[in-house]
Amino acid sequence: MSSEALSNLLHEDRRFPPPADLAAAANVTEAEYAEADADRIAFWEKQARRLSWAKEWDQALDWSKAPFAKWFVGGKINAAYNCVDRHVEAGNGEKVAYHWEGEPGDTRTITYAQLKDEVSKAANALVELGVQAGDRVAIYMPMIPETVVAMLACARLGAPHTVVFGGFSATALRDRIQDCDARVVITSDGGYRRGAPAALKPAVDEALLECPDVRSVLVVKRTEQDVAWTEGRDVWWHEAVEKQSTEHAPEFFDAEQPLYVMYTSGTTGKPKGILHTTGGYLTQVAYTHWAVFDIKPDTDIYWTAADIGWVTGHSYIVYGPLANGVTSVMYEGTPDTPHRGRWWELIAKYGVTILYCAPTAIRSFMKWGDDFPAKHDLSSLRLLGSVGEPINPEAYVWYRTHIGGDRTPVVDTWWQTETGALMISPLPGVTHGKPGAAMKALPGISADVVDDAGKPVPDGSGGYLVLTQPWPSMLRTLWGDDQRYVDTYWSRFPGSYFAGDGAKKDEDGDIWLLGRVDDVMNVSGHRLSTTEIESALVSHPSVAEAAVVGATDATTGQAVVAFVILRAASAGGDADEVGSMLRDHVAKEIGPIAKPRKILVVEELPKTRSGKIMRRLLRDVAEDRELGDVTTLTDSTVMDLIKTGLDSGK
Ligand code: 6R9
Repeated sequence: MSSEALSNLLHEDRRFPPPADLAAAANVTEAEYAEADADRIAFWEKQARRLSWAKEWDQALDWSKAPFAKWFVGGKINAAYNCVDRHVEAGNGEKVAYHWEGEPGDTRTITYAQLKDEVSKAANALVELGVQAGDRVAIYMPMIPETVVAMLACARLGAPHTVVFGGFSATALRDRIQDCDARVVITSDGGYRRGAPAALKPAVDEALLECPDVRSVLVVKRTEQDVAWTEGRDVWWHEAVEKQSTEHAPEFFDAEQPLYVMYTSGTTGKPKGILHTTGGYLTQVAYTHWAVFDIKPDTDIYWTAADIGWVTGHSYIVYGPLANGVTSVMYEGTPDTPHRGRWWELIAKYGVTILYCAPTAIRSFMKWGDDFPAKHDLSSLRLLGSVGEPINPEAYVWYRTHIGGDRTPVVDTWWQTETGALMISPLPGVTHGKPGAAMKALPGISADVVDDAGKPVPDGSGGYLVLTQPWPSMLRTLWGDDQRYVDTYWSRFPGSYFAGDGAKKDEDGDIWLLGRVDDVMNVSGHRLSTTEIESALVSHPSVAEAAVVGATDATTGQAVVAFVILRAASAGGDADEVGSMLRDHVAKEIGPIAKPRKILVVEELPKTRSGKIMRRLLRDVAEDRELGDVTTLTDSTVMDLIKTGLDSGK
C-alpha cells in the first residue's frame, strides 16, 4: 500500500490524556513497556505466574518448529480450575461471578462457589456421556449461564469446545461439527431475542441429519418451547446434570492441551477452525484483561456486551474475567428490547464500571439518539472499550461523551480470533488516546506495519499490519490443516504473521487500523481505504452508519459505492439531495477522488455476529450479482430488505 495513497487519512488531532486519579492507581504504568522489551520471554513467564500451575513449565517458548509454537512446555494446568476452584479455595466463593440478566427481565446471580458446583456437575454428566480428554464438544446456545458452565466443564475435562454462534444457520452448524468431528452437542430449546423465544434445537436436528457420528445432544430448557426429540440421542440438561455430584477432581493437562476451536466468520469456502491451547492462551487473556481494563477485582463490575459465540465472548466474558476472579454482567438479549435504553438501565442497575463493546453497537446508539443514555445514571463507568472494527473518530468521541460522561478513557483494542487476546491497544493509565487509533502493541507484543516487500514503513505511512514475534495466546494451527495455517498467515511475509489488516503509522509512530486489506479500493490508480471514507461519512451529522465498497467500473477500475443509514432526525428526506450533500462532504473531508459514485440510503447493513459489515455482500449488490454465502450473517433477511429497498427506490 503506497504512503501517497493514504496520506489524507483521518486528520484527527483530538487527544485524551488519562484521568489523573485513574493514572495514579493504574495497574500498569509506562515502565512496563521497557520491562517487556528488555526480556519478552521473562515478561510472559511473570504473567503466566498469575495462574495456578500444578507443575511449572521447563521451557517458556519452543519456537524451533516455527511457525508452530509451544508455550510453557512441560507445564501442567487446568483452565477450569484456574477460572473457578482456585477463587473458592482462596475464600472468595461467595463473590459473584455473574450477574446474569435474561432478555425478558429474569435474573440469576451466580457466585464462584455456585459456578464451581455447576461446572463440576456438568463435567460429571459429560463423563457419563463418554466425553474424554481430547474429544470435541459443540456448543450451540443462547447467552445463558449454562453456556459458560458447558464451556468450563469441557475445559475441565480437557475436551476442546467449539462454540457455534446461536444466530448461525443449521448449515453453518453442520459444517463446523463435521470439520472438527464433534461427537456431543450441547444446545437449548431456544433463547429470547427481540422479545420472543427464538428456537435453537430445530437447527441442531437439521444439522445432525448429516452428522451421523454425533451420539448425544444435551438440551438446556430455557424457553419451554416444544422440541422434537430423538430418543437415545437427546438428553435434557436438567435430568443429566442436576443429579450429579458437585465433586469433580480436575485433571491437570499439558499447557498445550487444546482448549477450543473457534471458526472464523465471513470467509468464503471451508470454515477455518482456529485452535487455541491452554497455558499460553489463559496467560495472555488474564494479563490483557487486567492490564487494558485496569481491573480491580474487589470493586469492578465488568461487562463485555458481546456474544459468547464470538472470540470476544470467549476471552472477555468467560476466560479473562474468571481467571482474574472478577464480577461480570452477562445479558441475554438485544440492546433495544424492550426499549432502546436497556444497556444503560443495566449499567445503572448493576453499577457497571467497565463496558466493552463493538463500534457497530455504538453507531446504533448514535442513530437512536442521545436521549436514551441521558435518562440513566451512568456515573459508575470509569473505562470504556471498543473491539471488532476500526472505531470512527466520531463514534469514539460520542461514546466517550455520551456514555463516559466525558471522563472515561476509551480503549480501542485490536486483535483477532487468531490472536486469542488483545494485541494492540491503549493502556488507560498511560496512553494519551487518539480517537480512532489502536495506538501501539501491548507490552510483550511486537507489531509493525510493512510495505509490499515486507519492509517496515516509516512513520506517516501505510501498509500491512504484521506481528513479528510469537505471542502466548496465538493460534497453534488451523484444525486439521497445518498447511493452510502456514499459507494463510506465515507465507506473505516470511518470518512474520500476516494479520490481513491494512494499517498506518502516524507521525508519532502510533498505529491506526484501516480495515481488512481486501477492503482497500483502487479508484483510478488511487488506493482508498473503506474505513477512511466511512469515517468521513459518519462525521456528517445526518449519518449514523456507513459501509463503503469498491464496485468494478470499466473506466476507473473500481468506483466507490456507499450504503448509509441516516440518523433518526434526518431520515425521510429526498434521497438525491442527501446523496449530493454527502458526496460533497466526502470531497471536503478527504478529496474529490474519494467522492462516492453512488450513495444508497438503507435501513440496515449486513453484519456478522461480531458486528463486522459484510462488504462482500454489499459488493454483490453494488455489482448487481447473485449474493454469495450468507450463512455467517446474524440476520439473513437484511439482504432481502436492502435489495427490496433499492429496487423500490429505482
Ligand atoms: C476480536 C475480533 C478480527 C478482525 C481484525 C480486524 C477487525 C478487530 C479491531 C479491528 C480495527 C479494532 N478488528 N478489532 N479493526 N480496530 N480495534 O474482532 O476478532 O472476529 O476474528 O475479527 O476484526 O479487521 O482482523 P475477529
